[in-house]
Amino acid sequence: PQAVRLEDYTPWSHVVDRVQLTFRLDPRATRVISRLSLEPNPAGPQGRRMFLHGEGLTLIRASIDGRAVTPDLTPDGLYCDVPEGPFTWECEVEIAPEGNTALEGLYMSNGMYCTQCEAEGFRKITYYPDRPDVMAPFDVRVESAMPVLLSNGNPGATGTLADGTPWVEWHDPWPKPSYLFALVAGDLRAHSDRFTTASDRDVALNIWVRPGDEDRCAYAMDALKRSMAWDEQVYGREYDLDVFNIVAVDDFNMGAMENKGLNIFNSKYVLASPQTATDRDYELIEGIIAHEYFHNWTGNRITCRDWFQLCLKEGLTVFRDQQFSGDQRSVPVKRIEDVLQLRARQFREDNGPLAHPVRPSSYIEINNFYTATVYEKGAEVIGMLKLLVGDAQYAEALALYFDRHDGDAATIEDWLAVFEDVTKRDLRQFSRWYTQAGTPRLSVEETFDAGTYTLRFRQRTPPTPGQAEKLPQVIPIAVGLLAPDGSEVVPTTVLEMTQEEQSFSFDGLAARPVPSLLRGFSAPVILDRASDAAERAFLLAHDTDAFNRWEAGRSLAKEVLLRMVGDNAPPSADYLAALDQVLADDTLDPAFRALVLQLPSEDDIAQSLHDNGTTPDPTAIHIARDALAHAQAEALAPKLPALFDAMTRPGPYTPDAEAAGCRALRHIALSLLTRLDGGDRAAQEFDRADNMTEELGALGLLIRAGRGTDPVARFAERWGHDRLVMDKWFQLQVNMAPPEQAVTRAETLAQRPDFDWKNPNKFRALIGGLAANAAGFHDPSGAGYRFVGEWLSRLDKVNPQTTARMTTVFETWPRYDADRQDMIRETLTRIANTPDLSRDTAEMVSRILG
Ligand code: DPP
Ligand code: ZN
Repeated sequence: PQAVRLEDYTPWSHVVDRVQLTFRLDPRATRVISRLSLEPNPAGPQGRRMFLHGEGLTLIRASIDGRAVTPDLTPDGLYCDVPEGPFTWECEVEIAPEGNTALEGLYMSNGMYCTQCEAEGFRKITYYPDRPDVMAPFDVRVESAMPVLLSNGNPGATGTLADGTPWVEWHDPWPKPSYLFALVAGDLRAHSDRFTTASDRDVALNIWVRPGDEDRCAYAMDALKRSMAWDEQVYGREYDLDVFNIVAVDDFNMGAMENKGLNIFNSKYVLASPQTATDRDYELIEGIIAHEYFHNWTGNRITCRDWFQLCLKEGLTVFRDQQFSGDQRSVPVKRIEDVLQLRARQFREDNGPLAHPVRPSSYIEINNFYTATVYEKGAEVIGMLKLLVGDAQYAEALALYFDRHDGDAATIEDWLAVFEDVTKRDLRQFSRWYTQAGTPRLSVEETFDAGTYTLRFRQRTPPTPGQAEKLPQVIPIAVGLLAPDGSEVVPTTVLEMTQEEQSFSFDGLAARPVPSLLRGFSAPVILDRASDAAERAFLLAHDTDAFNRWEAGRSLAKEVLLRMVGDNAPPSADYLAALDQVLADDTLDPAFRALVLQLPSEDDIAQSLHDNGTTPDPTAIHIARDALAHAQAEALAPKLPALFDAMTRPGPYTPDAEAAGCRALRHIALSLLTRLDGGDRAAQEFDRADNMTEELGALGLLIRAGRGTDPVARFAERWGHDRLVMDKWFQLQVNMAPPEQAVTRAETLAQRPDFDWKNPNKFRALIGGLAANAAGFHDPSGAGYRFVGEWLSRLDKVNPQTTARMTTVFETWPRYDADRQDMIRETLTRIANTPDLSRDTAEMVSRILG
């Protein structure tokens, strides 16, 4: 397959003035009639021939200005001779949604029809210029006996055909690209509400779910209303239609999709009740509802010129949803969580064979570029820009962006030009964040002389696939300085590093200060700084920047762990004493304390070992981490029961951040207690829990403690009817299993009749759950690799997109020893040799193998 290149961009030959679609729904033979008003695009290539995308369509008829035509069909579309001026294209195609297991285009999930068109699914619905820079208003008519028929925009006329089939019409006045098209038809119930916008527009809000799920929508609705109000207050953005519909579906490749006026969600990110959803689920629902809603402006009103510009909408929208969640909950806690995610997913990607720039310059399958780099690093780049230009100029630039580009399909150049115009800065060097892959390494040397303290930084970005040489980036380094007594002598100052090596000095200091570097994680870099445990403990105790307090504790834990893995060193007393202080400090937010107590993941330790030039042994890492957790438990033992009780709040479950923070710290206390009492308290907790956060938390600890058999069975009896809860059950058993049992456990679970592997959530729960058990997945026998490899080969036949995304479990192979590398390469080669492997998976496997 041919790679698509950014440099080859050309506009389409025509402009679409209007789209009229009619759907006659049928599981095996849906008819789609499309009528497009077209005219030549003065900015595009001129000619009397037009290309429309189309895949897997049966063309029934086609006409131009009412006269039948016979286009030339190709595997990916059709060519047709067209008149010189404006004309009307009409065609009718037949498709079979029932057989569409790839979940792209129009498909069926539990008897309901739904669509997923981003990035290139619309071409599986009808022939169309399926590219984001072609924007048009859509009128849609749906004919079906299904009780609820939805599409984008505002509802229009309804009626009944001569044969009794009902029809409804929808009109979306806002020009949109085809990837934002959506249609849903099914037996659905609405949880409804209303919202009045700042300019008094009354908006009907509906969350559509399967009968029986209506009582699990309240939290998503509340999050939606808060998102709508927040976008008005913070970004001055109002909603622009009379209705906003959200539909929950069980079979969905992604988290959710921002189709104009008709968001479609993986049901996992909508449905919640205290009994079935965890605190983490609530937090994700809030964040994803906000994310998709915010796309209405950053993505829909202003969209992307081509898919290379994906970060234009995703980076900005992730940044906005992170801001929102911080405002709704706790800014420092949210920042720590986001950085944890960034390091776990994006740094891992950026330091392996799949590294690519935030704006890639070529792809074979665009679905493979919905990555942590485009999304999360894309959001970091916006955060840096905001830090560099300041809040006021950021606000001005955003106002200009919305004003200048409303209705456009824009580029990163357009975005940066807005900032250049507002701030008069030259952002050419800054734009390297969009084009250079890899995580910059920042090292620092310090000198103190006659009251002047100097920081000398050096930056270096390692080579990544296709990019051997890197140029220096603009790195905003937020710095504060503390005096030896813990007081802050220099408050947060943003240093702007632009050179490969650069020094910054601070004068008039009475004593050598302790630096707090990269406060708030001001840039997505790896900071190498030699410092001793005492200094880290000092920062953990005194830093005024909450992020860096956490970071100090984190690096302390990591250092301890690396020494435990390498030289079997005993856990450091400094570290345990520092934890003891944090734990007892009631002035600290419980959610923050929980984050400080959490140990770095096994994958994180493996990456650090690799960065230091050591080959990680997953088993040794697991043992060391377990030993450190045990040492934590013993050192903190006298305080744990009281902490557990103090964090036990009376009254019914509420999902707010404060209550969730108490539960998080309470769970850590229980987890440590379980290491001392063998699980007695966790067993009591499992019996008395009245919410999923605590029930699942206790179950995981019992599995880890080897006392899972009976509670696992009881949990399945209780929740067997609930798909979303059972996903957690599958995932937890392999994730918390002792490493040597993880693969067998996964094999057994995969045999169960309720392991519905074609459902992406189930597949990810079990297969992804095993991969997340690092020592189990990397079992020296290679059984974990083979198990996952076989399942990926099988799923590829059914659902290429989900398969391709899951191949990333193998992206860390270059870290490991020769035996493991050989076994992983063998697994990947076997996948690569699967007959009729999808383009999606083929591209990923070949990039991972390098
Ligand atoms: N555009 C979706 C999202 O990120 C993913 N397809 O919200
Ligand atoms: Zn998005």
